Amino acid sequence: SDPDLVERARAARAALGSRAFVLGHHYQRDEVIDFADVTGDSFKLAREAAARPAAEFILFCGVHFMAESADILTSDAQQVVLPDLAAGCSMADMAAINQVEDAWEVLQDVGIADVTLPVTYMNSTAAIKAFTGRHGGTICTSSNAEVALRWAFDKLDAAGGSLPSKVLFMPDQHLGRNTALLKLGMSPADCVVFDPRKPNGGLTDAELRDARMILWRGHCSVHGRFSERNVTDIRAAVPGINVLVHPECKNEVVEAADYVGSTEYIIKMLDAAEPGSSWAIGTELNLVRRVARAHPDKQVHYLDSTVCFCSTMNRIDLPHLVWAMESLVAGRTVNRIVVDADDAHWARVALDQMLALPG
Ligand code: CIZ
Ligand code: SF4
Repeated sequence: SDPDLVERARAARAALGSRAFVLGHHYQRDEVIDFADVTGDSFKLAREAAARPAAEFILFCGVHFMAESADILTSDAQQVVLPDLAAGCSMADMAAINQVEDAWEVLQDVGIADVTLPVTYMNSTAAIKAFTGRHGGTICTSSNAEVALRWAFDKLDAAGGSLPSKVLFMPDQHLGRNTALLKLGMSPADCVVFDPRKPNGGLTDAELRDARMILWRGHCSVHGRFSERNVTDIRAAVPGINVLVHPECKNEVVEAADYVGSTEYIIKMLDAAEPGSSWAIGTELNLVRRVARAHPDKQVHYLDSTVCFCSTMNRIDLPHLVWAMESLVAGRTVNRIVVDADDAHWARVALDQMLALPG
């Protein structure tokens, strides 16, 4: 990057000192990660933000829903700043609160709302997290989705409804389906996809009544692009290769892979891998490149060279970070992310439910 800009970033960071804490998501650019006080996935970063009560400013280098979670988990006096407000998440945006409220009305009309609990992926807006808290559900991450689903089904089964217990899983259909099929032993017939753009979600009343997993029609624009063909091709090209993918990938990809797990899991797997071993990784490119650089003694391949960065993550670049930091130094808070008090309360209930899950 531009040496002048790096110099300005260093100066602004030094001027802020302990008043600021900089969080960097694993999918961020290297030029941004260089200034991160801590790196992590969305869950780890939310906890790191909460663990810094002394920092006046939390500079969140990630996407909007992550900054919202940081605001929910930090004190009212702390200011969470997202260096570029256009850093959204296409998956989170696939579940708008009015669509979710409408979907819940459908479930009520069909008579299944009282045998359904929402289980909501961390990658969702604060409004959807709040909806989840108001309806007795839980948040989950890609590391604890199985535990979250088991908790929800146990809670519903204990209540003893006359219809099969159900989870409304939002917004990532792939994480929901992969967890139900691979970890809970469900069959594809137990899962239906609720399309918010269609009347009744595009489902018949009978399909909704029989379902165990009602999967919201959402996906990640990065992970959703890997295909089973990518796995077949890399195995043919590199015999003996280990294929490691994120659970936001389609079920066909996860089924064809050797290992599936969260970002933190992917990093740990490579740390533990034998020197000389070969790996194909199906996740965001900034992370894969960084993992490859950290392990020159292992062969790290990208699962598909046409799938690349998360475009919204990449909106946070050094110019935006410098602008945000220099503004704070000058006494102007820019791009503050604030969740309204009522949503923050109920989203916190759903997040606390996740933290209370077993194991
Ligand atoms: O940080 C996370 O939990 C992940 C998996 C982020 C993402 O954007 O998919
Ligand atoms: Fe959203 Fe996917 Fe980008 Fe993560 S990688 S921020 S889920 S679009």
